[in-house]
Amino acid sequence: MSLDERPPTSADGPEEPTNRPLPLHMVREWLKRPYARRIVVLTFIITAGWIAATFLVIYFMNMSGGPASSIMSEIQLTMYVLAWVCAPLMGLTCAIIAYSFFGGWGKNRGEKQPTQDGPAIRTNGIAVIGWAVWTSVLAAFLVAWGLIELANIQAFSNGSVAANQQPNSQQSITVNVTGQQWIWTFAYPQHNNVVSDVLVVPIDTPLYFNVTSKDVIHNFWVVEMGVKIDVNPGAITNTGFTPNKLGTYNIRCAELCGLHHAYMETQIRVVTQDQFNGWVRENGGVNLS
Ligand SMILES: [Cu+2]
Repeated sequence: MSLDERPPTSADGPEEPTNRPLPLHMVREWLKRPYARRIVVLTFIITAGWIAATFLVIYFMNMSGGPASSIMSEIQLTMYVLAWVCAPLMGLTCAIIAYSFFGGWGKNRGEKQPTQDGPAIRTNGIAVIGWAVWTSVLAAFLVAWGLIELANIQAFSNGSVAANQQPNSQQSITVNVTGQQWIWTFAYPQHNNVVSDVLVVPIDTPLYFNVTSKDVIHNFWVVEMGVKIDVNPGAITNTGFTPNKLGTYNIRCAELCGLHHAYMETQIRVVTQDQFNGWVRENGGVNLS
């Protein structure tokens, strides 16, 4: 029999009083304190501000025209979801930190500072279990969402999803991409090896890229398409995407590769199939499609 289970004796009195309040009661008591209410309000404000900020970030990201592929749409959805599900937890943590730093626990508002510690939070079942469950479920969700989205993006970039869904699924185009200090070159083996320093592609057509480098390691980043892959000398890496929006977008090098790395950029022009055929003819290529 443990110490807590022993029957009451005369020495203990008729009821064994405990000074440990019930968890719910503790939470209710806690919420009565002005500083606790302020932390709750601060939590809501920070959470709302964080969610608003995600819209702003994506808005600025999309000022250059994106998202222009399913991959980029999935990436932006993931940015929203990950930011939102974490927002309340981050809001609470930041609220406590901010209040501790700047609020001074009411010392500037005539609020009486506690002279001794309240009950330790580790004795509060609701707080301990709630925190453990909340953060565990959150972490599990983030892992699950990340894995599902990764599989989605890989499917899109290999064309296994996009190819079935696009009207031009029979006409996928392979482009050989070469990076070198500090330019990009695009060759179209299906179109008489037309070579260009700008990537011109028809809309809604699955594109496959064989990517390599002539000198050092670069990184092929098609910004608004959400695709980024290492460009290694002596090896070929593969990626792909299906552009789903007409327009001109950015291609940049995303691997520090020397003096003019910052200027190693070009464009991808997403055009209609007719415009693409015309462009191929103008550049001396045979249009096989
Ligand atoms: Cu570079």
